[in-house]
Amino acid sequence: MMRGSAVISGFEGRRFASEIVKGTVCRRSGRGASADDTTDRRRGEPRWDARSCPPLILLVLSLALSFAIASTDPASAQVPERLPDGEVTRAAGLSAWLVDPTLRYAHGVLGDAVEAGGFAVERDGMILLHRLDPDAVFEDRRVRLDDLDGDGEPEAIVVKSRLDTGAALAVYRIGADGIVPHAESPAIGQPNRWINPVGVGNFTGTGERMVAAVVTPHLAGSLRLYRLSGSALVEVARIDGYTNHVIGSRNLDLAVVRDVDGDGTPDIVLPTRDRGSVAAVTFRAGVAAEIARTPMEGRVSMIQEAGPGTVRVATEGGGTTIVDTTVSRPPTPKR
Ligand SMILES: [Ca+2]
Ligand SMILES: [Ca+2]
Repeated sequence: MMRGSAVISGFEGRRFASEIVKGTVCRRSGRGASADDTTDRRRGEPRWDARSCPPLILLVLSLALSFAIASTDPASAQVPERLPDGEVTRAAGLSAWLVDPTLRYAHGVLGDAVEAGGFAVERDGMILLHRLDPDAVFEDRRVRLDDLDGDGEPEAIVVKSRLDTGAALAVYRIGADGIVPHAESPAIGQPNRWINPVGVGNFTGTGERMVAAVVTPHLAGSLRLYRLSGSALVEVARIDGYTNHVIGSRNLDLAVVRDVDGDGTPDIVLPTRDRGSVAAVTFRAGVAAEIARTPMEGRVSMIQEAGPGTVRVATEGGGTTIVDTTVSRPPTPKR
């Protein structure tokens, strides 16, 4: 199996065929058909509904696919298998999803021990593929497409776990002809230790986009902010005692990014490490500080946007509460 970044040549045939049938009565259908659906685990590469194609077009389509696949390395023409519980993310005309399910990293914090050996990005019918070496997996359910370096084009951000040193955040640039590894945060240092990203934003108020993540969300719960610096993701600040994931859960989104104190800088609303409270943390000016905390009855199991200034919080046992996250006056940070 090929490693590293590549264009899957077999899909070149699909692209060619797609260009042939565009503008005809053949209609796009099934996976990936909805351009406005940003995340759907059951969706994937575009398909064409052959039933709607006239026979001549089908003949041309068949010949194009046959020629492309026959003329390339069989391994490179192989359609990569999707991660069973993976999601498809979309941004700026790109779609991305994790591929190559593997059992080579027995951790299972996301509900099972099946992780991904690579990821694919689709743009204009062309599939770009990045496959890891056997010493690592993508311990994640999605490829985040977000503009981290501020150039207007999204990068791919994925949790990469090495079998010997554990998880790190990995950033990839999506070039015209392939996926290029760009930067990684320091690995945790031992296997079976995980990182769950929170999001990308102007968290310091300086205008520079950075990525926030909770390192070891089931242990220390260290909420950290990283900035791109050359080919590295460098830690800017951290504050311990928070989480954004329940071990074994497939829900990656136990945090909400919003400006709770109205200073124009996004903050992070998430459970405390014991999930007994909902807290808000700011990284304004590069300093991590808790600016609000609301005790909950029961352990937090879900946080979602509810409306302006509020989040909907579910707790174990089935209760749901609307929490006002607004901080009405300039806070005195608790360190
Ligand atoms: Ca970018
Ligand atoms: Ca703020």
